[in-house]
Amino acid sequence: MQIKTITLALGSNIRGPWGAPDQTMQRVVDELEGLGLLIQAASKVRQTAPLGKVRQPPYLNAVVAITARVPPASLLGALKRLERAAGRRSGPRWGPRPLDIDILTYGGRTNLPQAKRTRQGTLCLPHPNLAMRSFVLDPLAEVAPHWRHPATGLTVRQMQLALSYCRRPRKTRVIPHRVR
Ligand code: A4P
Ligand code: MG
Repeated sequence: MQIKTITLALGSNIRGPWGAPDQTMQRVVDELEGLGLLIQAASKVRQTAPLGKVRQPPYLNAVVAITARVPPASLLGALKRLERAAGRRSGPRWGPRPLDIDILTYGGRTNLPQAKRTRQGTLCLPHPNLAMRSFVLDPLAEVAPHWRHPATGLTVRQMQLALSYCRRPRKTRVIPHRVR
């Protein structure tokens, strides 16, 4: 199997066994390396207003680019195990969590199931909500500025612009350190 460049979105907004969200965000990068994934680039960490209906603390968000030789389904399984180790339990959709790891992009691979809501276990690539979230696009622009969405052909910068036309900016604070 070929080496693939993969981007992962990291998010945390409550304390878990790895500590407060900033400690969890640092620790997860070490854990990813422990899985044999090579970290190529990491964005700055941003504190972002929570999206969703549940009242919850602000999130810390970041994106890392990795290279690996692991099939997407095995990667998803390993990331779900990491989320659980960091204290993630099932709860309301878009509810608070010590750790969320989404696979944003996996090389140029596309797998967009037709169903609107993702069935547990079905991997969507690129991540279906990628283009609608500045807390994903802004850090993604730092680590993979030239990546193009395989379905729309838009670059990350173009998706950022499109989002800025149709959404009011949400409160975001860039924290002056990286996860790596
Ligand atoms: N799944 C399908 N495709 C993927 C993929 N590319 N990466 C499936 C990861 N998982 C994928 O995800 C539910 C199911 O989606 C998984 O079992 C997997 O098989 P989940 O991470 O368990 O649940 P979730 O995170 O609640 O769902 P989802 O739709 O991924 O939500 P998001 O997009 O992660 O949103 N506000 C701020 N400011 N910052 C945040 O990071 N995050 C969320 C959660 C809500 N509000 C937020 C933030
Ligand atoms: Mg998720």
